Amino acid sequence: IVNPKNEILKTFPLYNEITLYLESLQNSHSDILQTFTIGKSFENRDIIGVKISSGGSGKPALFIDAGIHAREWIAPTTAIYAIKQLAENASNSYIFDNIDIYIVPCLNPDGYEFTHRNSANRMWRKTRSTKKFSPCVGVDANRNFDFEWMTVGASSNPCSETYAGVTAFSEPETSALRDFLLSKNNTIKVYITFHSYGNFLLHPWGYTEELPTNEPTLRCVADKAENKLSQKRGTHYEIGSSTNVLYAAAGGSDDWAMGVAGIELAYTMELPSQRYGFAAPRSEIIPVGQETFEAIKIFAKYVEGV
Ligand code: ING
Ligand code: ZN
Repeated sequence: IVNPKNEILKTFPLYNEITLYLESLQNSHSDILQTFTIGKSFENRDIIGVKISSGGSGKPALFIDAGIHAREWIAPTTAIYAIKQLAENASNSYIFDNIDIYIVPCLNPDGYEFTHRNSANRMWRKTRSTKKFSPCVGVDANRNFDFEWMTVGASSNPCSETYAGVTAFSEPETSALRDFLLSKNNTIKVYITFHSYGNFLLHPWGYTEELPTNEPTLRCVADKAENKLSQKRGTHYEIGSSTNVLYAAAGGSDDWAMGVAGIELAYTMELPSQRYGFAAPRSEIIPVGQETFEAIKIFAKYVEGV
């Protein structure tokens, strides 16, 4: 029997291995880590997350998710790396002395499992929901959030890779995330979502080229995070709004987090694996995890207000 604690990041884990690992952490570190589920996926998997906290109530919080898109495997492992560091490395406990941290490492488990099942499915991006009379499977979860939904960069064609869904929040995965974020009523100060690939640290808006009024703060915190991250192994990120740096696309989780949920700062991090596309080799798991953890510490500092 493998020890899930030592084996978890040696390769890209299956979804049930992620779940088992997080449950084993809860058992071994019950004083600081609790698992929770935000709901079920279309295929009835529990969407699991962890809360890392030193106790107390009413603390400001940092929220991180990953794996909204199935094929972006380096995203869940980077979230798991952060969980592992926070829970198993006591020298990191200062990070959550004064804040709570929520991490949901694989928001789209059905899609993630599908990409693992056989190599022909490796490039699947969407959820795995089906609908009567629809010729195609799945919705682009990052076009499915209810803020300026379907206004730009999204498709109404169920067979498109960027299909926005029949309605906003049609997917159980996105509506579960919505309900979780809203249930924390304004304690979450920063929302981060990990995608790949491309070395972009994106902030809203994705639906317009206009900038949010807090753009100076978004940029300032991103600059600090990028600077710290880059010191690890020279990885650089381009910073800016999704529309201006990448392309316009409405219905993304970060736009919704800032525009509707009222979270102060929201970012989409396009993790670096451009040498390999979506199929980063497993040798990248630890280096990307390490450098990204440096950025997470900066976001945590902002949440703490220092
Ligand atoms: N990229 C993001 C996508 O959903 C993005 C980029 C983020 C666009 C936020 C708009 C808003 O297309 C990947 N790699 O998924
Ligand atoms: Zn993505």
